Order: sequence, then structure tokens, then C-alpha cells
Amino acid sequence: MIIGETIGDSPQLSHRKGFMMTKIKVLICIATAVIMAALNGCGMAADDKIYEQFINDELELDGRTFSEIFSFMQEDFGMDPTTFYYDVDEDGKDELLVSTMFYGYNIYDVRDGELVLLDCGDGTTAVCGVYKGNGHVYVSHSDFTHSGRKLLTLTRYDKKGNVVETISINAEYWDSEDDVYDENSDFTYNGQKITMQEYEDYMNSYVFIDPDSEKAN
Ligand SMILES: [Ca+2]
Ligand SMILES: [Ca+2]
Repeated sequence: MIIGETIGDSPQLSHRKGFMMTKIKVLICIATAVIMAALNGCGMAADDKIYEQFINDELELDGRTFSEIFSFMQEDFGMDPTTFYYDVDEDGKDELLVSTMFYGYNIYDVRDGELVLLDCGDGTTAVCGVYKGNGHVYVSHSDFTHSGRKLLTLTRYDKKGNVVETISINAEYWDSEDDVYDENSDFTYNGQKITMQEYEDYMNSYVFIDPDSEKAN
């Protein structure tokens, strides 16, 4: 025991060595975090540049420029599309959302440096939007503007564009003369019959996101 004490470090020295090691570990952690943030930042900047090039007609998607894809906006509605950025697939990087007004968003992602269309609206019966709820972000397709129905489908994507969850929340009331639902209407959640109260609870648990106003916050 005496030998051990003489060759080994004093308790104070051991303590100081331990403290130094902890300090070094902390420094390594901070350095790693800074490098990771810088790398992530570079990826973000590169993705943003691709979105910008697309918006400026410097980059085509499937042989069409931004102006060509959205020329119908001027022709049909007399207005230009508006653009937003929002993290739709929860990968920590924003996707590009182009609002087409009556059909909702065209959502573009950059995957491995390539611009891709993640999702878009399909006419006025499947308007594309973004919802938040249940701790996640969802791409929505909805029909709230036609009579006899309120249809909402929420799709959750991962960063590779795979669908990881789909939710449908529908109310149908085709016979309603004043075009509103009541307790006797048909309500379904993922195809299963639910009550009006359950329908409203589900609808209240998912909130429509206006990416523009969220950004402003
Ligand atoms: Ca994202
Ligand atoms: Ca993404």
C-alpha cells in the first residue's frame, strides 16, 4: 500500500488530471459541435442556392424552368406565385414552398444536391398545405371549398421523401341542405367511423401552418 502511494499520483494530482481530462473532453465536444454546425450550415447554404437558382430560372426541373411551371398563375389568375421556406420533412433544413393560391403549395426539396418535387396540390379538390400536430409536421391535401364534404389527408415525410405516416380526417354530409355537418353526418378517421365530437377533436389537434407568418415570428 505504501509503495502504491509513493509511485502513484497524490489524490490532488489525480483530481487535477481528471479535471484536465474532463476539460479536454468538453473542448473536443465543443469543437465537434462547431464543425458539425459549420458542415450543416454549408449544406443549408448549398440547398438554398439551388432553390434560388430554380426561382431565378437558372435551374430546370424535368426540363422546365420555374417561370414555365408557374406561367399558368398569370394566365389563369393574373398573379405571380409566392415563395416560402419551411422545414416540412423535419430534417432540420427548410424546403421551398411555392404557393399556387387555389391549388396550394408545390413543395420542393433538395436531395443529394438535386432539386425534387416533394408534393403538390391536385386541383381544388386536393389543395396542398402544411399542418402541424401530434409533435410532427405534415403535408396536407384538403377539400374544404366544395359542398357536402370536408376532406383532409395528412402525409408525413422523412428526409428521403418516404411516407412514414398518413392520416385522413373526413366529414361527409351530401344531403345537408344548408351545407353544414351535424351529428348525423358521416365522420371518419383513417376510414373508421367516429362521432362528430371525435371529428372536431381530431381537427383541432392539427393546426394549419402559414409558413410566411411563422417565419415572421
Ligand atoms: Ca426539411
Ligand atoms: Ca429535406
